[in-house]
Amino acid sequence: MLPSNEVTLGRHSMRQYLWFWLSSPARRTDFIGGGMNSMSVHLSENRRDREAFGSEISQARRELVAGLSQKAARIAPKYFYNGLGSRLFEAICLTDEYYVTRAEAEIFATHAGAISAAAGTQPTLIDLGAGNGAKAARLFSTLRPRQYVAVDISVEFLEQAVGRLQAEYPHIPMLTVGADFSENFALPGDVETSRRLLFYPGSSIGNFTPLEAVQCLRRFRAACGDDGALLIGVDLVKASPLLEAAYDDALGITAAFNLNVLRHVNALLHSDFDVGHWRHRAHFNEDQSRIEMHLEATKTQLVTWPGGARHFVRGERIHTENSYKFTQRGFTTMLAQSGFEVTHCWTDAAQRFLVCYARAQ
Ligand code: AVI
Repeated sequence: MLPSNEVTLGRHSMRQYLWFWLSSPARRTDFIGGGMNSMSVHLSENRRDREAFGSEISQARRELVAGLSQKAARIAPKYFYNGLGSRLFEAICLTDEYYVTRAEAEIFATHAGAISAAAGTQPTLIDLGAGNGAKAARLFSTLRPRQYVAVDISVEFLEQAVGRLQAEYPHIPMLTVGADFSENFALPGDVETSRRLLFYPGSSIGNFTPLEAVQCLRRFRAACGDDGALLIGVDLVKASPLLEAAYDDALGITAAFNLNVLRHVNALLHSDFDVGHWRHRAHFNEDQSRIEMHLEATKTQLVTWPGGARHFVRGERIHTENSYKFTQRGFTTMLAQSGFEVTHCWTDAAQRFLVCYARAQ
């Protein structure tokens, strides 16, 4: 039985899997014009989708229970991104304190010419963690991609966004792919194989541990092929007050984003977290060079789910996110260790953020 609340997981949600299936132009043509044959393909694919969805739910439950059962409880940051979480993240990007988005946009605006000179025009643009696709769309006029492939874990949100982009740029062939980069992912066969430019902006790589980040970059290296490249943005180390304000804005949007993960966990796990009994915490861990986000229990409580429970004492925390901050040297070394050759780097005027262009070695 599926929970009645919204559940977003990797490739599928029960409300969207058919949309997902129809979203591929080839499949859409089959469905509309193909008679019995394509209908049976449709039915068997739906069954496979349903089974895959069911196993992803079970996998998520196992992962969540394992994290909540650890002495220092944790919830992986990918669970932030249900429909509301994705929208709250968009709102974070508009806050005065979260300089990340503006600093990166400044780099793309100031160095658009140099970026397209480095990358060349008409690449296959693969937008990893595309969100609303707005960052990639700003590159369309200079890069003129031959194909735009938007990849994200929050598929429903992605498909709405790409639907809007496709209407605005009807001449660019577009595809959506639901995938989770924290694991191995495969691009479908209809993604062009030549001159792939993987685009991973926003310092999302900083949400992995350094070891996971290198593993992830190696997967990107494998996905881009020998004639491909990576255009990636990362946040630079800076004074803690600036960093801590960016992750604890005065309007409380980051707090809502952090707390919303408990609602998503309730929907997935059928647990009974009461959001009112938790508060948002963010601090810069200088030794690890990372912002840490936690949820702190404001009262002693028992949280239950089918087949399990966890007792939290007042003040106990659940670790929900790390956001690593890099030096230019540290990050380019990481790229080199992952099979890329860094040919260009750009920063904003205040040197808050770094964008690197690295080609496959
Ligand atoms: C998506 N990611 C790069 C953001 C970050 O800055 O680590 C997520 C975020 N968490 C709180 N604010 C923004």
